[in-house]
This record gives sequence, structure tokens and C-alpha cells, in this order.
Amino acid sequence: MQAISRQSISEELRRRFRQANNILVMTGAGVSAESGVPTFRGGGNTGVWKGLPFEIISSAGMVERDLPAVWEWFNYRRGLLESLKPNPAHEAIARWQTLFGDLTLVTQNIDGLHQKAGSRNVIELHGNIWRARCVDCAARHDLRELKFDNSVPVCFDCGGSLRPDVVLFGEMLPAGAFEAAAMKAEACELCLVVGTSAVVYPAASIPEIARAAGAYLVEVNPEVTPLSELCDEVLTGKAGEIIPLLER
Ligand code: BV8
Repeated sequence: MQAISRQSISEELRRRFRQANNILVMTGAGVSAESGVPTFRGGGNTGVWKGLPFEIISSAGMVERDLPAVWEWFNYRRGLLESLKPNPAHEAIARWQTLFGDLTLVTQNIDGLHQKAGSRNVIELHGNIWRARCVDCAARHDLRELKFDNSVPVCFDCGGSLRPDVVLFGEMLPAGAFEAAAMKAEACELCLVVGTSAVVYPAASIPEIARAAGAYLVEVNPEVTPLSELCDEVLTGKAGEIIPLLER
């Protein structure tokens, strides 16, 4: 794949990036790939865990059936993430928040790397792997403070079982998160979609909402996705190489 250079970003996109006041950025696992976070459907081997497809081990039903197995899966991923750092794509997006009147950052990622790079007010559509939630009283707990082995951690407010505070397949998104993202998508002038295979809904409908409302839609991805044909511009390559090329 030929390295992407400054030239491959159109004058049209440069102008819109320079002039936009209100932009929305939506990210998926691909924005964290260069930090070493395995993707779900790319080269990473997290598609399957102990023989269970990702959509099964990360499903609401699994919490009912086998909560210890769910914890084992998320403990493994948290273990992977512990030492990983934001990459130039996360850092550039964090810098942008002071450059635009209104920048909305929406992510499907639960890795917290946008926040680690300095991004604030990140709309986490699918929750965060560093938090747990009580299945009884719904109290949230920061996992960084919790020391626990592979057993199911207990809620110190009510003694109930804790579960990862992430959205599992078959579960509703956090109250208000999707609505807030959809509202911003309707209002944005420029929508950048970075590192997502755009197959998981309702997240994948956010760029569709932005495009339908007249936003200039740009995709950054080394591969073609179901969203590519809807885009005004597709930048084929890696987020860590392309995103820093967009300057004001
Ligand atoms: C719900 C947290 C409703 C947990 C996640 C409509 C049509 C079809 C199906 C559905 C539909 N509506 C709902 C469904 C069902 C389901 C769904 O969408 N299924 C899919 C598989 C078809 N959706 C749900 O279940 C949602 N809930 O609908 O509830 C409801 C209604 C009533 C009552 C109750 C409920 C909940 C979905 C959320 C699930 N949780 N994550 C966890 O992480 O374990 S989803 C998880 O997978 C991620 O968060 C993300 O959303 C998705 C993975 O996608 P990506 O992030 O895009 O990653 P992927 O690996 O696929 O792709 C990486 C991309 O990056 C690739 O394109 C690659 O080329 C690119 N890339 C690689 N390297 C780079 C790069 N790009 C740039 N730079 C690089 N260096």
C-alpha cells in the first residue's frame, strides 16, 4: 500500500478542514491498531476467544450464562491494554479540540486511549473497559482502584456482582449517548470516520445521519468498508499516518 502523503489530501478537504466550525469524528478499533490494540475484524486475533466468536463472548446472554467467563475475557483485554499508549492519530484528534468551535468525538472503542491522549467529553457509545457496573444497584466503579483475581468482583455498595461497564451485543447503548452523537451528527459540517468496519449498529448509522444532513463525509481506513461508497472522500491508509496530515 503506497504511503499516503500530504498531496493525497484534496484541496477541497483542506479548505473544509480549515473553515469548519463544527466537526464530528467517529472512531473504531482501527484508530488504536497502531497502539497495538488488536482489532476485531482486521489482522488481530481477537475475533475468537476460547473458541467463542467475539459477538458471543461479548453478548448480554453471556453475562446471564457465565459472568466469570466474561470477566476472564475482559481481564485478558485489560491486561493487553495496560502498557499501551495513544498513537499520533489519538494525539492529533486531542489537539483538534482547541482548534474548532465545536468538535464532537464519538468512539466505539472501550480502551480509553482517546482520553489518555487528552481528549475530553468523549462520547463512548460502547462503554469503557476500565469501569465496572453492579448488576443489582447499577453503581459504577473504576477498575483501576479495584484489586481482584479472576473471580467476579463484588459491589462494595450493595454486595451485588459487578460486570464490565461496556455495551454487550443485544444491549442498549448508554442512555443519551447515541442521541447526543446523532444530534451532533445532524449539525456537523465535516464528519471524519476513522478505523471502523462500519458493521455494528446503531453506531454505524452516525456517519449516515451526518451525510444525510449535508455534512462532508470522509473515511480513513486501509480497507474499503460498507460506508466507503457513501463518502465524499476516502483516505486509504493508516490513521496514525493520515490524521496528523490534516492541519489548520
Ligand atoms: C443493540 C463493546 C438493540 C464490547 C461492542 C442492525 C443491523 C444488523 C445488526 C444489528 C442491527 N441493530 C442491532 C444489531 C445487532 C448488533 C450488531 O450491530 N451486530 C453486527 C455484528 C451486525 N448491535 C447490537 O447488539 C447493539 N445493541 O442493537 O441493542 C436493542 C434493542 C432493543 C433491546 C435491546 C437491545 C450493541 C452493539 C455494541 C456491542 N459492543 N463493543 C467489546 O468490546 O467487547 S461492538 C465492538 O465491535 C466495538 O465497540 C465496535 O463497535 C465493533 C468492532 O468494530 P470496529 O471498531 O470497526 O473494529 P473492526 O475490527 O470491525 O474494524 C477495524 C477497522 O479498522 C477495519 O475496517 C480495518 O480495516 C481498520 N483499520 C485497521 N488498522 C487501521 C485501520 N484503520 C485506520 N488505521 C489503521 N491503522
